Amino acid sequence: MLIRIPKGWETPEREATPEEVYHERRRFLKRTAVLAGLAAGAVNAWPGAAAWLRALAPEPPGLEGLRKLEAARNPKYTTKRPITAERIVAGYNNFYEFTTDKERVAYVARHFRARPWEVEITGEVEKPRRLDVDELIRQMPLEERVYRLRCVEAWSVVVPWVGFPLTKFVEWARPKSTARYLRMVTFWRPEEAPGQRSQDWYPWPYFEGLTMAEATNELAMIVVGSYGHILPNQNGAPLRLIVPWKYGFKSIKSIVKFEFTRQQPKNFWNVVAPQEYDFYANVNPQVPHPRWSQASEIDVATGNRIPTKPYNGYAEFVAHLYR
Ligand SMILES: Nc1nc2c(c(=O)[nH]1)N[C@H]1C(S)=C(S)[C@@H](COP(=O)(O)O)O[C@H]1N2
Ligand SMILES: [Mo]
Repeated sequence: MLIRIPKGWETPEREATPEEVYHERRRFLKRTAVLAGLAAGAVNAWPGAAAWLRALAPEPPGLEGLRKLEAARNPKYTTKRPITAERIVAGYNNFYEFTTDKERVAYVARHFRARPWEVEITGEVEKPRRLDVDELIRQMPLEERVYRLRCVEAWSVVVPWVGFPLTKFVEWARPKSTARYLRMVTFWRPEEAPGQRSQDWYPWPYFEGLTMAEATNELAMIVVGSYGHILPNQNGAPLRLIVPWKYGFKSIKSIVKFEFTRQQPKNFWNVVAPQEYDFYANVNPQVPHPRWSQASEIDVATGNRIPTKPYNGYAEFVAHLYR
């Protein structure tokens, strides 16, 4: 995903980053410099060392005091692979609004205010409306599902998400018969999200889209919690999409707007690099990314390389959508 990003010497870190974050970062780097030196050697000797060191690292910020949000686990959606420790899922993130450094997202996002949060439902619907995220959550049937999450960069984790089927939300929103797609948009808050300021070549705010058939597929989920509590900022608080048969970039975080449309909406990564990322972005081990293979992926928890399955192992649920 690292494309069109100026080299370090083009955008000095201290110009691109607010003072507080910059100094905090310097302290962090000092603290970890020794460990990092040892790690570099170990990682060269043994790739699994990266994952092993990550497991020993301090718990990332953002997990303290999160309100409990428990729901019965739906046994239909589990996986043989063990659930990834939350310290990893909350400490290794893609969330470019904050930073492109996966291990720093939790730190940069830790003061983000995800509540109160207004959600807008608009476009081809009987009645456009806006409501508070918690009012929406109260009206939806919550459940827990354990899903694999496979990033287009070829790493993956296994997460117990809490949320509701997107199809229930669509039913509740009452789209008109003219609605053929669902478009979703992330917040625009450059004061709190330094990546939105420093990476001004990106078409913020982040946006994504699904066909109505995809949005109403049983796997598509709006996630509002993980590991038995409300979502931490770094994982997309207060609500995000999870479409586990697609590359991770389709699972848009921190949604402020749902818009039902007639035309196929654009999606962020396709606009940024059309030759590398398409609209559908279904996980497919046989189609390499122009710059790397998609045949296998790294399990972030163990550092082990594992084969990638068509539709990330969810073919039985979704393959019929694409025939
Ligand atoms: N708004 C927004 N949503 C986003 C992203 C992002 O940068 N901004 N990154 C995507 C990518 S590339 C991935 S792999 C997943 C990562 O989710 P996680 O950090 O909860 O594992 O979020 C996706 N959703
Ligand atoms: Mo990703």
